[in-house]
Amino acid sequence: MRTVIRHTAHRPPISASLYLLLLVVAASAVPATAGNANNDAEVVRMEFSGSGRILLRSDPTPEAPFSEIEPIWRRGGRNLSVAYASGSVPVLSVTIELPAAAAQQPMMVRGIGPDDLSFPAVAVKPEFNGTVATLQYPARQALRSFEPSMVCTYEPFTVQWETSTNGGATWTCRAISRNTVYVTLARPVEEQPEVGYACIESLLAISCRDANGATTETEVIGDVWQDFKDRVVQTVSGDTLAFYRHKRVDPQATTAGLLFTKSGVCYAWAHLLIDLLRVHGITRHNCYVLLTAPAATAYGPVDGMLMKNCQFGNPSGADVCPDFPYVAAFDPHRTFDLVGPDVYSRPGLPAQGEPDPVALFRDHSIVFLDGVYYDPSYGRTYSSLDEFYNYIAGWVVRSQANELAVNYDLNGDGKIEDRMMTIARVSNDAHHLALSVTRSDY
Ligand SMILES: [Ca+2]
Ligand SMILES: [Ca+2]
Repeated sequence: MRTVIRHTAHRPPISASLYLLLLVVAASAVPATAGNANNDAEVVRMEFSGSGRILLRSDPTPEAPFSEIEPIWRRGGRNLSVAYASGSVPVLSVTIELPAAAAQQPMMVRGIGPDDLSFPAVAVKPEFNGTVATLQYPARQALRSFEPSMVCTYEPFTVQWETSTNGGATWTCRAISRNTVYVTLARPVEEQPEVGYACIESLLAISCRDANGATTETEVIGDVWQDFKDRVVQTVSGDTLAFYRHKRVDPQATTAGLLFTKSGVCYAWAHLLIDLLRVHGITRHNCYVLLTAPAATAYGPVDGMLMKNCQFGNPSGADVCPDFPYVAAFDPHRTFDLVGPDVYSRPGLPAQGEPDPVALFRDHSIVFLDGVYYDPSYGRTYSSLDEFYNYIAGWVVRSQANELAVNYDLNGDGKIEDRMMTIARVSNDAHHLALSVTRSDY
């Protein structure tokens, strides 16, 4: 039985300064791409295959929402990312160039990979072209599989390519290849591009880095969630994703849209968490939970729940609307903020990538997994939905009011005029209205 090193979760004890030194050495010694390693040969092409390979797609762009990452690295190319399901066997074919003078017939080639994932010795006939000889290592399975039922991230997956000219008695390292390999807990749930779910590289990068070494679904869920708790979730390129970045109302409502614009609504955040698990084959019945405010009251259409924090003054509109007695104008410059006279929005609940996010919602999307409610937008969990009400400052219905009647400059133009404006009438009772709960699989 081989020893499994859980790469990040159980890092071996190592002093901080030594660890830093190792990081510096590793960073300076490892180029981002496959290539030679102070040797006379060079890897010029590699192709990853095998039945366990997962079709990986690059992060979305406007031109290419779901373009497949070809599992082929070519000379001069950037670091290639490939993905496999755990327990599967990677297959590699490689083309190596070396000086003709260093090649001879017969010649053998093998690859020494990480965790004994090595590629067997094969007799290869060099092809000569002037001063260059080419070795074509045919597609071969690794000598073992990726560890079954274990998430693993190889950044990079390093293979030392060796040759022998004496039938395998002695070997010489000729070149080194380095690529990123993500290994998922199990095969991903089938893609649904029509709703924005696919095996996008950032989903693999985020979840495989988070859950590196995890061996159960519970561990993967716990490790991925850990990433959300600090409200900094980053794409494969290191961009931090945000909940309504800069308080804009953002139309991005899917995982793909969130990864593309780096800004999304609660629906996108809920689906990001679900999708980070789906790429590992993890699903839960009725995991998607939508909390919806009532559409209207007798006093007018409901704008929704007002999230904390708000500062409440005196309820000047109690005579007109006793259930929603506080009157406030909407800030014309900042989305849905309230700017008095009775209610002022204040920085309250920090969300993903935004310390002071939009705080008025008709509905809210969260995720239910194994008895716990996960609120990805805020990086918080609730043991019951009742807890969610602790974060509601009040409820808002939209109404019309005359600036003169309320004696307040509702549109912030510096004048109090005989003019009707949309205002908020607010109740500061979190339980004044009840959210309806809809559960579905996705
Ligand atoms: Ca994080
Ligand atoms: Ca005015």
